[in-house]
Amino acid sequence: MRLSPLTKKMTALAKAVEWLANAQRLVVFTGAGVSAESGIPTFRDQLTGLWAKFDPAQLATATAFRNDPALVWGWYEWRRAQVAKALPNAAHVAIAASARHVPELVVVTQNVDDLHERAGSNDVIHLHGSLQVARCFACARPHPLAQCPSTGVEASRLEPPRCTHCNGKIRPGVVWFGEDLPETALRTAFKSARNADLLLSVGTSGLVYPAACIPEIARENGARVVHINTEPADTKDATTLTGRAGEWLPKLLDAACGTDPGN
Ligand code: BV8
Ligand code: ZN
Repeated sequence: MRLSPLTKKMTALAKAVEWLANAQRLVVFTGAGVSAESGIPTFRDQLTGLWAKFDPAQLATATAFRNDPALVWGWYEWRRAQVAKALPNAAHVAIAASARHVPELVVVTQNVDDLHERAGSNDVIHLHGSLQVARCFACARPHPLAQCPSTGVEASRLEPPRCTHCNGKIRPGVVWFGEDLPETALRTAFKSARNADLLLSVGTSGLVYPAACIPEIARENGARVVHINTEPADTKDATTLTGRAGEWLPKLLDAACGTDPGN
């Protein structure tokens, strides 16, 4: 029997609601799409201004920083300024609220913003580091960042600060392409995925490894997997809710736990 797209959508939602209502060990795995409705560009979005001619993956590397530290440091400070001005959106709020309804919730994010934390999520696992921390590129000593990024509204090149210990250039505390992920974060994320009975994969293209292994690890270990993405995903053995995270997650939480996540 061929299901109509509407029936398919309703079936997917009904399954996701039932799974969330009965989840004991929930993992929410997020990518740039969960912050899109807060106005933070995703990695798929075309870069603008100074960086328009670059692919983010080219800029998010140690080589790019070595070649042009001011261009890369300026990009990160501009992004940090964008995050500072942004607010958590309904998706972040619903994810944080779900902690009150599921016995165990682990949030694993690929994002380097702090919007999950500002929405109330605790112990967020950041697989790719954070814009909020920085360290010396030479001696790796942590370097305190001024609360307000040192960039104006306009994006600009910025000479990175210098390490007070060795005078090395300061780099952002993120994981660049070609760099290992923080071992404890990755190990904890893999363990949570193995133990999960439900994994919600929210706003990720699933292109960046090894983070992209996480939904598959959960599925292989018996978890149900629900993808929430504005792009239809043809993921095997998983359920997909196509649409905005800020629309689906409050609906899902409300239907499964009978509460308005905003309260
Ligand atoms: C490493 C921090 C060992 C910096 C980032 C296999 C195994 C291991 C490694 C590899 C491998 N294959 C290839 C590699 C190398 C590489 C890699 O994966 N390359 C890719 C491009 C093929 N991986 C690495 O280098 C990793 N290191 O493995 O170390 C090693 C060592 C040496 C040599 C080899 C291996 C390190 C990867 C981490 C890189 N750092 N971020 C920064 O932020 O500047 S990754 C960065 O890009 C983000 O953090 C994020 O993870 C990724 C972008 O992915 P998404 O979050 O999914 O975002 P994206 O824009 O792609 O998609 C957004 C989605 O949201 C879209 O699907 C869209 O439809 C959807 N959406 C939009 N709006 C909404 C929405 N959905 C819902 N609602 C909305 N409103
Ligand atoms: Zn140093």
